[in-house]
Amino acid sequence: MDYFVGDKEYFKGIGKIKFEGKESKNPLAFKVYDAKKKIAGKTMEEHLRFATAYWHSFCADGADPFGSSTMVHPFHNSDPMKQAMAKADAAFEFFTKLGTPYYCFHDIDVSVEGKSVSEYESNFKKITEILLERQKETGVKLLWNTANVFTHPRYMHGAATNPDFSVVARAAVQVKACLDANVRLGGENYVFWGGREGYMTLLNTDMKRERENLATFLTMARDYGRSIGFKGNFLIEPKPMEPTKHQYDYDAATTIAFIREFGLEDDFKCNIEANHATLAGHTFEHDLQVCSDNGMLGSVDANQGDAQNGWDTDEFPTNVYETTLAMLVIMRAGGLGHGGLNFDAKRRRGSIDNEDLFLSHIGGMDSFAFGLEVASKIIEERVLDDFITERYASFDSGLGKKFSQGAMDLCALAEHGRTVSIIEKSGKQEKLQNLLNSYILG
Ligand code: XUL
Ligand code: CO
Repeated sequence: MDYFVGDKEYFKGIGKIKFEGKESKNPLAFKVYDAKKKIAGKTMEEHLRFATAYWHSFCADGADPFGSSTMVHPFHNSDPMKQAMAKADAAFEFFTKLGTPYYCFHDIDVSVEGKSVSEYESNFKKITEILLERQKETGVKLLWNTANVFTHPRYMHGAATNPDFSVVARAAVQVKACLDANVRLGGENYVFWGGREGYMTLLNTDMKRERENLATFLTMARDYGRSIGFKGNFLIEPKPMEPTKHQYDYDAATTIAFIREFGLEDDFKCNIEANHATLAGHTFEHDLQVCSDNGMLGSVDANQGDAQNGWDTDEFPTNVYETTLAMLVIMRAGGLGHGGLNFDAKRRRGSIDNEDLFLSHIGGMDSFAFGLEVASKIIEERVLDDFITERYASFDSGLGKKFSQGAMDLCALAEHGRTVSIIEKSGKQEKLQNLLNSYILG
């Protein structure tokens, strides 16, 4: 009774998910994630700031390009608005039972697009009030929301980068409505993922103009958001391709350069998704590190890809090696700040039981909790940091320090180079990998 909202329980037979520890054989219990356990001065819950993604958990139904849906959601209703309301109740029941303190959504995940702009706006407003009510009842908060300006056919050639100004303006309807909803719901961040902000072929594309239009659009959104009291970060979520052949926000480095090129660096950061980083030919931790080094780490879409087929499979994160490396970067960066770990991940097409929705999230939460524990131990014991400090020590004194401070010229550097005696040193990669494994193995 305690763990559902509204007048109906949707996930019957599943109660509050509890921490039971590594010895537990109960599949519906956490083995590592112990929300209130303190690590490095903060609870696991405060460090990890988990969020459930509305679209994968309550909208996706197992359909893929080769087959129709395989899942029937427990809130299914033939009346779309009634279904949206029931979906909200089911979603908040799920967040509460699972214990994810945040959630994320696209406008059309939570609402009904309708047949006209005004229907879209009034449906969305109505649902926003229901979400607000449910937030107040449960204490669950909005990590971020975003506008889905990529599914509808009108966005086939892009939203803010569409060659037709009418489509750009139509996208503004949704982004404006989403910013209004965000402020009403006290959202902590606002996300832009440019699914169709890219091109299929340069033969029909003015790339310069499209990138400039994107920047103009984002600037307007920033100005509007600030004018209505949005105080959080605007986040751009990089992805190199899919659905477009080439997406403008290719990876963290490209996105940060774009943000700076157009003077948006005071308001915008990145939302890094693991499977997008790997799609761009990087590791997850690489793109996190690029953001950290540039003060641009906003939030994280926590998932994993498949090494064999490479595309955006959006799997739940189970690879504890990857979560450890990711948490190492995040913890060294000082944590997630107002960001979080949002499970932009979906259970597989064949995982059709309601229980599977819980099991997939439990695995993801345990994997990141594990990464957090190992990473903080590695940081606390300075096992990697001392090695790295020592590796670069020649820049900390004498001429090396002068070089680092930009106080030498090339002639002086070359003059020094004529006199140096170089002692070759091992990078000790295997030693460090073995050390990392010893921490993972415990
Ligand atoms: C798509 C993707 C999106 C964004 C939000 O690959 O990651 O779901 O996270 O639009
Ligand atoms: Co994402």
